[in-house]
Amino acid sequence: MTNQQSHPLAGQPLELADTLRSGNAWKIRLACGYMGLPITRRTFDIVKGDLEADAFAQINPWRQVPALLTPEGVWLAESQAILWYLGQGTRWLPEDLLAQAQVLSWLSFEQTQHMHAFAQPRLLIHLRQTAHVDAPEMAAWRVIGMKAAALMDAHLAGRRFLVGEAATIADIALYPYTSMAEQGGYDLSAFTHITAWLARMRALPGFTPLMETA
Ligand SMILES: N[C@@H](CCC(=O)N[C@@H](CS)C(=O)NCC(=O)O)C(=O)O
Repeated sequence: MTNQQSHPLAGQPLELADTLRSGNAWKIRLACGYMGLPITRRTFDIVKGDLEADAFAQINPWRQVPALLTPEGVWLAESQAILWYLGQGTRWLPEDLLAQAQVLSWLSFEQTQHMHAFAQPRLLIHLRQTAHVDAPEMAAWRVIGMKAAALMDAHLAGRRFLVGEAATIADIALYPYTSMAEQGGYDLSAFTHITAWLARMRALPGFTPLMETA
């Protein structure tokens, strides 16, 4: 198990292309905070069209944040790939191959069953304020998200973290949008195991809030 001092990337430059309130980019800032890695932010504005600019295609031709500029000088896209890159050689990505595969299961779960159902209502209700919390489309997202939350809650019963005894990049991946669910009109208070897990994540050394002033 590698501690913060001996992270394989310690002392090397890392730059993150993000937006101010991106939950996907927050995953990377959380990871760097937990792992003791300083990171420089290059913050873009989606509303101003920054991601559509020609220059941004050099960072990520898929025109999304986050992207990480690695010490090799490569822009790496997709939050889960970046978490995997940062986690390698540390206790945040277990060496055991089955545990690694279980981490990957949760990374896939987040992208296919969880993230959009939480991110979309948050974006439209809270950030852009173009949808009402009770709009049928928002309620439809919440039906999907509540199913994902129920699955997480059942899994977390009797467990401290999603895989194994210690937090992994799987927990980091699921934290941002679960923790901001209320901004999309969700009430997750009945999911007591999720509530306790969120508190455990916040209590870990190096926790980084979404906004520095929060
Ligand atoms: N699968 C991607 C999703 C990234 C994503 O949806 N990023 C949002 C910000 S949170 C974005 O860049 N949206 C701009 C757009 O899609 O036009 C990941 O996990 O990194």
